Amino acid sequence: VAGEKIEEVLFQSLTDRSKHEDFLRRAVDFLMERVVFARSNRSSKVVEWAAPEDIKKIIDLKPREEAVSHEQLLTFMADVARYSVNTAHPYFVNQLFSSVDPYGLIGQWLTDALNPSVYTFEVAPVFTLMEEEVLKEMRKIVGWADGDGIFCPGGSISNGYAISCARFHKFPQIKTKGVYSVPNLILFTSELAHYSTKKLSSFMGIGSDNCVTVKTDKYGKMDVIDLETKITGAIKKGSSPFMVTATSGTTVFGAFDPLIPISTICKKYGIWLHVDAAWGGGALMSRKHRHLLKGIELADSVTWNPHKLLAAPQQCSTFLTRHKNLLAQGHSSNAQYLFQKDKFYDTSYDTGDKHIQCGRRADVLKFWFMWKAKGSEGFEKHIDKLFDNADYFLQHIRLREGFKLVLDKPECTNIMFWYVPRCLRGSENDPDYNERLHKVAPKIKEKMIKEGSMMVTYQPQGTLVNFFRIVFQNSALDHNDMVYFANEFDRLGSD
Ligand code: ABU
Repeated sequence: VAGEKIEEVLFQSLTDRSKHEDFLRRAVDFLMERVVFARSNRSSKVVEWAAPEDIKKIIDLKPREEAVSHEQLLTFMADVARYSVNTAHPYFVNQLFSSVDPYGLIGQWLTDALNPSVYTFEVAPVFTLMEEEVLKEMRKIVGWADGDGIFCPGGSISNGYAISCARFHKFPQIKTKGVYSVPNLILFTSELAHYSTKKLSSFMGIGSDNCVTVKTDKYGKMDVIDLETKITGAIKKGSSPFMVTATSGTTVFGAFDPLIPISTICKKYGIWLHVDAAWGGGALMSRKHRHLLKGIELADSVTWNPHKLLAAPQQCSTFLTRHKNLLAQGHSSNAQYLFQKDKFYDTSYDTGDKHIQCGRRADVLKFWFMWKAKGSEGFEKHIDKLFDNADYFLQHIRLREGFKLVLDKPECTNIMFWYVPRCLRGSENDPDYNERLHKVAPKIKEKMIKEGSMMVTYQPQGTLVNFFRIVFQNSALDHNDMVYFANEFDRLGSD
């Protein structure tokens, strides 16, 4: 170190280290005492609402030339936490993820402290092997003896991998010659499927118009007659149907498509069957509820997000396939600077090249840690409790005035209903009833957010006016909480 005495450098780095250590200890104490559990307590608010303009005034969001002090950083932490939604709160039932699992959290923190990137065994030895074992076990639960899998940055990307594998399987030339070398590709999914299949069709050059939507029945399940009619229609027009994406647990209705008849149709026409079980996949862990995904083992690939029903921290999403080498064949590009074949160890453990990402977080550890801490039996209890709570809520509101179910028998742990305020009860035949009912959910939502008493999402769907979707994914909830939610709708919807 030119011009400086070695002792001074050592002294300086020790001082820095103790400064950083002091800061980290205070920051971790803050997380433990003021964020992790304090904010998931029932008497705290789900959200401290502030409008965008207010947040901009409260938090100095602009990166600046000058460094700020550790005190200021700790104040930033407090402000960020204060104005962020408490997704760990029992009354955050807004989305398909929630809660804070202590083992998952520690797995996530350990991942961040180790800061790996899972592309080579050299740089991520434990994570490479851990991914292999966890994905193998998940495939076994799906019902496959062999195959492959990857962790992905979210279910949409997992569904995109399915499109990529399906078209490469049918037309391997796509990898080098592109979409110009193949007939007009066409794929099918239900009108209630997640929007990612259409979006990824567009992103991958197939075109969203070539992602054909299939009708659903009154339970929200794919209509297999319409599916076959649309496949034969496309063949007659000279298109090449290559994939069906069925859904196990649709985003809004929680419907499970009938996988066995869909698989029969796929086999008949030589079409890849992908099952988007991002939401419903967790039910596979329960002997009582896995029948919902009956036939999933007939699929070519599956999306399954442990951050949803299994409550792993965000994000933890997998793509699984029963085809052993397809991911690597379809995606590898053999970058020599990273995947050198003459390394001193078995380079089959350098698994990164089968992904389209290069740098990649180790999302496996938090899930592995939870699995170790609870065992599969712990996951089974968790799932059974979620379904029990959902059923209790369903039976409770079925009998309660002011609640009208959208689906009489929802299959998953999301329940859809209209809350009908007193002033609208008995006016069902009025010509403006639907128009007025449509305005109720946004009004109640505004009140619940501003008070921070709970967080439940709403949406319209097709011709149905705005209705609520409450999602049970946190097994710390109990039957009293189910009654709390119903009471809260009555309170917020009272005028
Ligand atoms: N796949 C994201 C689902 C978002 C939600 O409705 O909770």
